[in-house]
Amino acid sequence: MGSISEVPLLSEKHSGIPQNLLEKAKNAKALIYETRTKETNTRQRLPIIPQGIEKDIFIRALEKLAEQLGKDNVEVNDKPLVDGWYMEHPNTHDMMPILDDEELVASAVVYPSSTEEVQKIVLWANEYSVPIFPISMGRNLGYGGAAPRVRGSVVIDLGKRMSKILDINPDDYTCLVEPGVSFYALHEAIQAKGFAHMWIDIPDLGGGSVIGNTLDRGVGYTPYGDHWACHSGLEVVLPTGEVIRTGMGALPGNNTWQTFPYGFGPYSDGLFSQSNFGIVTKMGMTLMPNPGGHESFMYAFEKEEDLEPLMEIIRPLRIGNILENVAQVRHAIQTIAVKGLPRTKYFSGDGPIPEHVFREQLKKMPIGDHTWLYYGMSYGPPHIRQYKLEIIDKEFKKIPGARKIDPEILPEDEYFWSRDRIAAGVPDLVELLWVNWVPNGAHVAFSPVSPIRGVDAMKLFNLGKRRHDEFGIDFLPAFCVGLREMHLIVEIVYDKNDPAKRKAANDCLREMIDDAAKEGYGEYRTHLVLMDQVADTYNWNDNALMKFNEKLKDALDPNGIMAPGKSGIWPKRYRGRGWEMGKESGAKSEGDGVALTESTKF
Ligand code: EUG
Repeated sequence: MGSISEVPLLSEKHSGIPQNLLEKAKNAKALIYETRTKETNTRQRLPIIPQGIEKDIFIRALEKLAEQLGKDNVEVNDKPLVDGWYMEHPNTHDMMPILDDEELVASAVVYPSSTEEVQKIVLWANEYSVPIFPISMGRNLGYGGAAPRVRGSVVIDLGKRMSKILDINPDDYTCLVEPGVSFYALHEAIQAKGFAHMWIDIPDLGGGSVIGNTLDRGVGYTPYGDHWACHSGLEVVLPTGEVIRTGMGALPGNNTWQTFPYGFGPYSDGLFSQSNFGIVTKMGMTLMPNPGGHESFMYAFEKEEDLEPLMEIIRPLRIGNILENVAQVRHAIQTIAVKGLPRTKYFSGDGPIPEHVFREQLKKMPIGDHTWLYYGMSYGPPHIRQYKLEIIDKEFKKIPGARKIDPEILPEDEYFWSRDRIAAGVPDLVELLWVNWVPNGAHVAFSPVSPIRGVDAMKLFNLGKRRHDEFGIDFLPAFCVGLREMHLIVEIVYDKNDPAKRKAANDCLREMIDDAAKEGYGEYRTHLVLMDQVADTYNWNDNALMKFNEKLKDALDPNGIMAPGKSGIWPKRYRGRGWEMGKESGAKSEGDGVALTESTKF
């Protein structure tokens, strides 16, 4: 990590930030270090040797791998664990740990430069029965970052040396990328080529990997916000070392890999999303046509209960494409937290910040008092927008007290303008300012899905609120509204240096997951330590889905080397040994050993 006033640029590093965001990055970094009291972990229980292999054999195995990849591309994790910050993050551990730092931690990190080298690593892992954990860029923030699920796994950092944009096709509106291509990098490349007719879709922060985010089924905020639905074509290294191309990619000489996602026969792409069945080394992505104009709008709603009628109004408009983008409906505490200042600036007591306190703050802001803000975008030339915006206005104002906020009154640094850029495919670096809400701020998400319905929104809101109150945590909900469903994203922001706060976050999440499942709700994505519990809620028909996943795992990965435990899918050699984490497992991520494989029997 560089000095506190320096931030790496995209021109210097695949994970760097674009020049135009430099000031924002420096500011975000400074705010984080201002409240940091956590010291770098120097306990030196490192390196961690993964269970199932002797230390000296493991060290020799790494030397063998270094002979193949080059010494510089195999790094033993025996140095202090540096957290950095989210734009200069570690690839050895979760920089936002819920457990002890040294639970979800890599034994080593390796850097392949090609698909062939990824194959070599996979074959090596099979030879020595070493758990491997691929990351694209490791920015799975709120869900485990770069950390492996199994302690001592060898992390394969794909992004560092595989960060090429292999194609941008201005006729088909598609691209083909490697794992180290961030949304920032893709946006810059399209701009540099002068392709003003094409937009990309981006998440709240643009520093993440396009492949990583898409495989995890992340969301963005244009009409192309469902990233997984917008990809076309994968190249995958299987756990036994073979390489496949999915869809049209299987047909030699094709020119349709990025335009027709399905190809012929079973649609295999789903097997490689949120899974541990392969390592994606290339992915095609569709790009959006520039709509020829766009206009952000924002409505404020007064009361908590307004959420119910609002969702009933949104649903038909969204399905009917009058509301065109993945919008966010955000709670008022977030309006304040995203300013980036600590909560103590507003409230010095323990427990959740009282309503009258944040209401007082809101009254002082240009947006004024509210409970919910709807952030949306209308696309197309003015007369097209006007048609849609008039319908939206009429419908939203059916809710008493609903106000359209005039963007003219909002200062340049108002968060609204960040949402405006993001919904127009221009990456930004603002969203995570709310990690500064508490010292050593880290975050972890609770992310259930539901239809776009008032009753569901209220049930999930109340369920979350009740548990947050119980555990004394500020409640920061936001709804991301897709085409027929919405993701509720609740960010728990906690002091990662305080074991009691980490435990409260973990306990609160585990209660909410169970509460939600009892009501029929499931998470679309979750943190590494919660994956077993979430997977276990998808248990219809005597766990038939997990049995199917395990059958696939055993067939595709007989030695159980690839990302064991990811999405709750454990290879055979780990099963029945207490590796699953749940309410009872406390702060321990490891089970009791692994079974022998053919290669470890000697
Ligand atoms: C957001 C965050 C997520 C996610 C989807 C959207 C946006 C937050 C941390 O996870 O999965 C405002």
